[in-house]
Amino acid sequence: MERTYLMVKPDGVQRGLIGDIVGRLERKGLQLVGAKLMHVSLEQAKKHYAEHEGKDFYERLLTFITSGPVFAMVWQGDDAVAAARQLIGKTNGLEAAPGTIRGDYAIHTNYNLIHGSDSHDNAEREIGIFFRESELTSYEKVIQKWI
Ligand code: RTP
Ligand code: MG
Repeated sequence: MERTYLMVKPDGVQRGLIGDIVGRLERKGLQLVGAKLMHVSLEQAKKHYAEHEGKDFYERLLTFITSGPVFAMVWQGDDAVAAARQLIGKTNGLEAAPGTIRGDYAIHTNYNLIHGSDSHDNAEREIGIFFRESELTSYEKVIQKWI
């Protein structure tokens, strides 16, 4: 069992895609264990995107992710990091395969709707930036044995 940090970005919230995105993740068989609508502070944004510091799109990324509310989520399941990345699709909406979230709804790299952790270690790091452990729920899902 693995956890991953997913976040509907400000464009996805503005476009009313929270419900669609949550539905896709649920139908894949992942389990939602925490979620909240929130504004990302500049401090959180800098921590979250530390790996991109110095790149030409870094400042734009900070401005974008702090520009409006995001829907922050923690999902868990077997290989949750890889499973979520598969559903999300490639970074550039034009390269993402149809059937993925970005492939179906995004055209650009900067407005690409959703963030998903890219490794187990980054998932745990990112969960720590946005959630307290007490905000996460642990419960047994009866259907889990069928997935
Ligand atoms: P994410 O972190 O948001 O899940 O996306 P990702 O792993 O597919 O992409 P990553 O390389 O981690 O980049 C983080 C976000 O930065 C923006 N970006 N812009 N060349 C560019 O203009 C560029 N490259 C990346 C995207 O919004 C990307 O999701
Ligand atoms: Mg990334």
